Amino acid sequence: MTVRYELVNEIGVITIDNPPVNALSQAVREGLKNAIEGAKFDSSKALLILCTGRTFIAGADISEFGQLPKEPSLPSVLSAIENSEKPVIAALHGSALGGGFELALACHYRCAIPTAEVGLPEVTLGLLPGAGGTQRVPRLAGVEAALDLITSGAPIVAEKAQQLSLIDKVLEGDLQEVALGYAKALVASGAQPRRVRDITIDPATVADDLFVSYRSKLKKRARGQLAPQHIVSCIEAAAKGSFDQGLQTERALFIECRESEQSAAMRHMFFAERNASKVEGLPKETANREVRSVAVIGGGTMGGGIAMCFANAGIPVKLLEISDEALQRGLQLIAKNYGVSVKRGKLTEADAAARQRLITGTTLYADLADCDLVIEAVFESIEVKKEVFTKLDGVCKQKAILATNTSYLDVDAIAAVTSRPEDVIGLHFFSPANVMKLLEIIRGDKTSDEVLATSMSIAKKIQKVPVLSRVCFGFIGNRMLRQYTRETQLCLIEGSSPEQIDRVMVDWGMAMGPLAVGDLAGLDIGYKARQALSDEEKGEPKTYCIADTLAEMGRLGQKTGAGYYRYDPETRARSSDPEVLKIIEAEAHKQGVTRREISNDEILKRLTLALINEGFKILEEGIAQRPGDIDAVYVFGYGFPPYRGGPMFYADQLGLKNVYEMICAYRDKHGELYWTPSALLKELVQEEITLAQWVSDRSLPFRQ
Ligand code: T1G
Repeated sequence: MTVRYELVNEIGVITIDNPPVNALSQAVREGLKNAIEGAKFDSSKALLILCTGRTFIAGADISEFGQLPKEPSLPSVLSAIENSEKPVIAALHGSALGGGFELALACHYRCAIPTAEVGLPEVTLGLLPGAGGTQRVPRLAGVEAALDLITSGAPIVAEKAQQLSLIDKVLEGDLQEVALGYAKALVASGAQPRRVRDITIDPATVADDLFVSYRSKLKKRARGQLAPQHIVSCIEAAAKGSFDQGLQTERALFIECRESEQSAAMRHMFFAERNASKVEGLPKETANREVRSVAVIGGGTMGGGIAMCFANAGIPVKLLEISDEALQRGLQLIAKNYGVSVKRGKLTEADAAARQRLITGTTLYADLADCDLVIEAVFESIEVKKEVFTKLDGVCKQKAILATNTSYLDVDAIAAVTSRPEDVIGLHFFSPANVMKLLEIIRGDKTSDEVLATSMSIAKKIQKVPVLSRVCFGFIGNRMLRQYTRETQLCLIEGSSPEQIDRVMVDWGMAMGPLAVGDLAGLDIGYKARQALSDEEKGEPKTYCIADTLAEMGRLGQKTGAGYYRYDPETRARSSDPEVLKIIEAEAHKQGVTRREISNDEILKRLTLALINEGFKILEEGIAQRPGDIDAVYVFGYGFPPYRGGPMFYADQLGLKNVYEMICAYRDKHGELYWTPSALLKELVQEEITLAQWVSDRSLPFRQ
């Protein structure tokens, strides 16, 4: 039974049981409505709504969106609750989110256990609360608190919710017991239904320019997004009009968001993030190994950030460097990073100190003998990495997991120098490792299921989004980035400028433009990587000559104060540098390239189609398990706008036929070297199948 009803003395208890998160599926909505209607005629004096399992209702059933709405609608269920003649009490635990919290707000009283949290995360799905949340929260908590809660989508703990009058009681003890006690006390006190809709907001308490200033703040914080702006409109309606008028505004704008491409993209990302950690074909019973202690080899920017990831999850870490001086530098960098978090109020001094204590240093490989997981983060040279893994093989205990943080080198070649290739895996973190959520997990030919399963679990424990990749040059992200970078360099030398390319991509939604990213990461990284390649591997000089020239001039980007842009030594503020255009023009001349006007549209198409085509090749080769995994890589690792759903979802929205035809047009214009359309893309266009359909039908071609 998804919704049970039983009379406990004079309280009608409605219990919802819809694992895993009691989402408001059609069955739950129907069960609720029937229970409320039925209770009108029994001897109950009040009604109590609570849930079994890990959480109160965590929202509408996201998987139902995109389908035809099924009766009863959530608003109709909530008005049945609110119009009940008997007091209705909600008892919250876990995460009462979205429609779940809106249901609680339609009740007349709300209690919660201390560990409960409440929130309206709809904005993270490109939606807004569509069941009265934008009208009831401002009436209880005030307009500003409503703006913060609903435009951020962040949950708040029970105590904070009580301070905002969003819940009435925080009760210690067994949920059902304390909730029943609270309901009985309300009945004993003669409490009547208390409807939030009856609260009016005094417009005089709302500053005139509040909504205008909030909108402009959101234009920066949530650049390009529709839902946050609509949320402000709904709350403004709550402040300035009647409840029913406000409800109508909310409904209209909710439907507009629900039908928007942005919401479809963000709902896709919700499931893509969660599906990415599922390994196709991995037996469910695959055991996980305990990871009680971790070692990181290399205390540079990456190694230090990786060490922090584990310390932040409460796992002790040994940081190994080749000399005490290098080790101290590494530990000081970690201390500095924690200091920044404390200064920004993200961590207390005590927490930062506790985490730092979990990181100890050593210069002796022998000290790593008992570590369960060792992650190598040394220089990107296959020779150096083979040396490190040879040492680890001699020192580490049996069943220790030996991981490399390489960003594109051959994990199988590294595994081959050890006597235990089944225990070797790639764990590719993204800089800064303690911030970026993406973790590419590279499965070697011999990596065991157990090591893979353990890596997926530990990734989630350290709050990463793990995505599985097979071995190839650059795995998923960097392999696609090479094509994106190639087109960036070609647009640059053919007639564009760093400012134009970056502006096009940022206006389209990227967190940063590709040239600014190059300056941030350091132009020496790409330069050194190219030095290790043969001329043939490097490709046409015009695809990297500008970057090489800048690096050879010592213009490495932010770290040297100049790269594609100039940087203020104090503020690091970016500014154009006329010198760069001269360098570009000189390189174009050297390469015999006649520069021309390049349109914004051409830049956008070439850079995004280069990503998409490579993504299709990665799918057809079985490097990535599914299109959503590639989307997760780009959204969580490369600043791709979530409201465009990642490169592969975006391809479906463009229409695969259009994508294919545009790639063929570029092939006809620029040649087959860069613009040969993926065979999978061609196949899907011929079969008139979308990527979404391909994913759901394993019988289709190229399915691994
Ligand atoms: N609908 C459908 N499935 C959901 C779901 C939902 N709302 N929430 C979670 N799941 C699935 C999820 O896909 C996964 O499935 C499993 O539950 C565990 O989730 C009208 C319109 C509650 C904090 O946005 O934030 O209400 O992979 O891995 O880390 O105004 O789930 O096991 O097959 O995330 O412990 C608003 C979304 C909806 C909340 C638990 N609500 N969920 O986190 O587990 S829109 C949300 C979460 C709405 C109203 C509007 C988290 C969680 P599987 P999980 P977790």
